[in-house]
Amino acid sequence: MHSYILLTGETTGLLLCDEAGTLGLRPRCDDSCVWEWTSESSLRNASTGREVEVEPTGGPPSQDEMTAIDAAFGEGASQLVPRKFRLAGDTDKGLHGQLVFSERAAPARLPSVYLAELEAQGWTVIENLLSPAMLTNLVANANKLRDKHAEKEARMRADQDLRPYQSNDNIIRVRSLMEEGDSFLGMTPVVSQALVHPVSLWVLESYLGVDSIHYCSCPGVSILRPAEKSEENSHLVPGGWHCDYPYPVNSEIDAHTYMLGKLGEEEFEKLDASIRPRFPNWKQRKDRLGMQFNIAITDFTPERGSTQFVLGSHEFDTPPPPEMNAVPTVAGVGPHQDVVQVSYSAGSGILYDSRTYHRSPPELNVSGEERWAMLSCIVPSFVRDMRVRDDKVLSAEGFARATNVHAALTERELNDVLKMLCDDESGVPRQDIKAAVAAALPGTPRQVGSDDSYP
Ligand SMILES: O=C(O)CCC(=O)C(=O)O
Repeated sequence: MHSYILLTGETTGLLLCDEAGTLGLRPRCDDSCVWEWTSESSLRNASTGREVEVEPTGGPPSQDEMTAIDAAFGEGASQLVPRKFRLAGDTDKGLHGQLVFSERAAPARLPSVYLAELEAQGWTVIENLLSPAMLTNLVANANKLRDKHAEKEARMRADQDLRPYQSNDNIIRVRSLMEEGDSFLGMTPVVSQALVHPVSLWVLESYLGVDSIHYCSCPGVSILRPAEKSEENSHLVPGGWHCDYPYPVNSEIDAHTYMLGKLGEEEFEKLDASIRPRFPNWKQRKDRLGMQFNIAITDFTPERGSTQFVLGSHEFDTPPPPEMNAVPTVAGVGPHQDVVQVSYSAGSGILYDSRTYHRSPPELNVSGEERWAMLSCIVPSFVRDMRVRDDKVLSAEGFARATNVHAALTERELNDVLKMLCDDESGVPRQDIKAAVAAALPGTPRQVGSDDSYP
């Protein structure tokens, strides 16, 4: 197993790459941006084999600095400060003077391997998107919120306990505990760092065949409770099979906004209008218009209620047929003959084509433990997001106020958060959020929210 790393430029956050013997900087990570150590001071490019010499620079944070970082972003945040290295010897012009790089663990396989897997089967699992330290920090932040709103959560749990098992239920959505104006993006830089990981963005953009993508909503932490219902509610009601945004949900329902009545219908028309000029027959599921990106915060295993799929169904002509939702799901039986679960470990993310039939199975979490994840949906920027149904707009405003998070992100990360999570109805970064972020940045002003900032 390789132990790959990425090297992130200190000032720009761009990634060091080697392309045909020339070092350069990139905002996305393909194979040319992946490196591995060959000695304490030399690194080899995993794609081209080129070796570069580096020397450590800057030391670890002092005790006082670590205390301040933990106070700002929560338990474990000080463990996230990366090691830094300076490129030694002659460097290429393509670096624009960028010589100091932070080390970040890379996924276990090369980006091209994930893309090939996704192309071949409609899904792939990318490992190491969140390091153990990032997971600790994210869990600590979410638990702090849960402690603060324990009564509200208790009421939510009590209501759920009165119902039988039902897909998409028995879930604590931490965002629903938060107060208006709070934002996951504003809690800790870890959330943004996971959502705009340069490897997953490269895989997503390559698969969707576009150079501009955005989130449908602001992802939060979703917790599937253990299956511990009392005897009288321990049966399972049918349903839950669906496809994700923007495709029709199932054979009976087209719009993901169907629960919003008239507003939902209007919203679906706007969604249609955003896609139809390019793909007139988009509802027929022939075009690549959406990906689901679910990052595991705890391990996903069958016993812990990992998602059920009909793998390969992204190639089917129609969404889940009525018979799949007519009877309780029993994998391997009747209309659920081909249902499987995929295992992957905490810190990994599964990327799957949104047309894939899938279902959340609360009845299967027999582990006695919670299953935690960040669930999200990504579409090309021309596809309208789910702003009417989710809290992307409010979350962006919360992010605008989180000045300490801005300062902890790299310029590349900030640009991608602004573009993908703080955009307006037409998919363009909001000027007010851009201005608030730019105004709050300490030190040298950085160009934020502009593609011009990439050399
Ligand atoms: O929670 C799960 O297992 C499935 C989530 C889901 O349905 C989705 O991400 O669309």
